[in-house]
Amino acid sequence: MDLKHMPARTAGADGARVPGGDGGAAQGSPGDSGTSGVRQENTGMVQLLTPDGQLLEDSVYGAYAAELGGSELRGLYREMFTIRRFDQEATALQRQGELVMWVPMSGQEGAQIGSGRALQPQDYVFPTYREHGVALTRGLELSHLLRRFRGISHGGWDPADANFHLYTLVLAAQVPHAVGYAMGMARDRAADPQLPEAATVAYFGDGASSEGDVHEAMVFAASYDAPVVFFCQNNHWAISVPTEVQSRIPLANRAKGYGFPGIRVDGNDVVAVHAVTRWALERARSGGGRC
Ligand SMILES: Cc1ncc(C[n+]2csc(CCOP(=O)(O)OP(=O)(O)O)c2C)c(N)n1
Ligand SMILES: [Mg+2]
Repeated sequence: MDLKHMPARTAGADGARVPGGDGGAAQGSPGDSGTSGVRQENTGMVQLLTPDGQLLEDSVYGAYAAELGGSELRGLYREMFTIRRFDQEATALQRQGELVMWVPMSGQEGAQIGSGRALQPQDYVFPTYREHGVALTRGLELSHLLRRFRGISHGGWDPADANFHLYTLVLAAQVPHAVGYAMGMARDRAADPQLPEAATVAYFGDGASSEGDVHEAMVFAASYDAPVVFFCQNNHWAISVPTEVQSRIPLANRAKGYGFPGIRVDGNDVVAVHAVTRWALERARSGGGRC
């Protein structure tokens, strides 16, 4: 990647790059005028890379991007490439009847590798059923991801091995779990200050964001300042229902109603996702609370 400094910018309605969707600590569909005529005002979306790979300046997140050297950037690219290749193989296995089902993640490599690489070992991930890229960053043996989809295991791995919970197929059920676990982490650390600062990350989709579990989890997280980061991957569809039907405003804007920051990030921009997730995790771990 050719990284050159250019002035910072945020994407406007017509600047948002849609394929692959948004990713981030919280996010929504591109700030658009929509089709109903009652759509939201445009919300800035964090982008640190231009489509041709030039680095943009940013007063908040630029410092995180600057810490990524050549080997780190090549590592991010290698993992995005690896997980796409794995995803293609698993999809082929499903088509051949070797897997009962497979949940593809192609197009979400930047969101998953960028966020997964922002985590520290002591953090704990609560995934949906699609976080194969995050699993790779946690060091999971990728073949273990196939076990559940082949129907030979109820889980496939020991969550404690890499602080990566089992996949949850019931939409949003893992989000309250992430908040409860984060509250437990905070209490453990209050009892034993020698423990490292840690946070949980709750991954969920744009469709799952309509589930009551997410609302309840966010209320709890706000009330108790739980060290949790809510990471909504907006691929713009919940099977056949587009995001614009599920929300009249960008999803990230909802965070304000709970009383914590919501940041919309270009999920195709691995550097931006990495930077924003690092920022959010540091805030959560250090007692700033959820975002
Ligand atoms: C509680 C619940 N309701 C319905 C379903 C059926 N279902 C499976 S995937 C899906 C769409 C999810 O969309 P989204 O949250 O955007 O995640 P994505 O699959 O796009 O990553 C639905 C409705 C389910 N698994 N769980
Ligand atoms: Mg979706």
